[in-house]
Amino acid sequence: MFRKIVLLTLLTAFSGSLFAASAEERAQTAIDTRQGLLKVVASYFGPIVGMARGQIPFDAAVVEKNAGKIAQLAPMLEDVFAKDTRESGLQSGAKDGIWEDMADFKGKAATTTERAIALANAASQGKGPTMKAFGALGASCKGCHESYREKDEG
Ligand code: ASC
Repeated sequence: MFRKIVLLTLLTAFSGSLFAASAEERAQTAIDTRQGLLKVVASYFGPIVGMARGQIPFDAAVVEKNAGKIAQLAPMLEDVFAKDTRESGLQSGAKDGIWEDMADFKGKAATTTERAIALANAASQGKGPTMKAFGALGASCKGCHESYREKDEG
């Protein structure tokens, strides 16, 4: 009897946490999740920026690995941006245009994936070709930010 009550209490609490999140909580979670994904992307991008600037030595293995990780992460962008948070009233840098033209957003993310794959493949060809491919990847990141990120408004 007592064990049943304990179990029921636990189940109620658990399902509460799963299903009873408010609309605002769900929107905030979506915002945190997509910002988190972009932070992970940036964590793989950063070391290659350092190499491009000559701040750290060129390392083809790191470029290949990090570009490969970005190629795995970029297809997740359309998933983590699937939830439309326009009506949530919560602050984020995401512009409404993302959900006004999701096909374009997905296309830009797909270009980023392709260019990350190209960068991973270029890494073994030396610093010159690698940095050219890296420039193309950076341009696709920047292009999407200019269209869809508030602080890149132009
Ligand atoms: C990053 C980051 C960006 C892009 C951009 C590429 O790591 O935070 O906004 O790369 O600099 O051009």
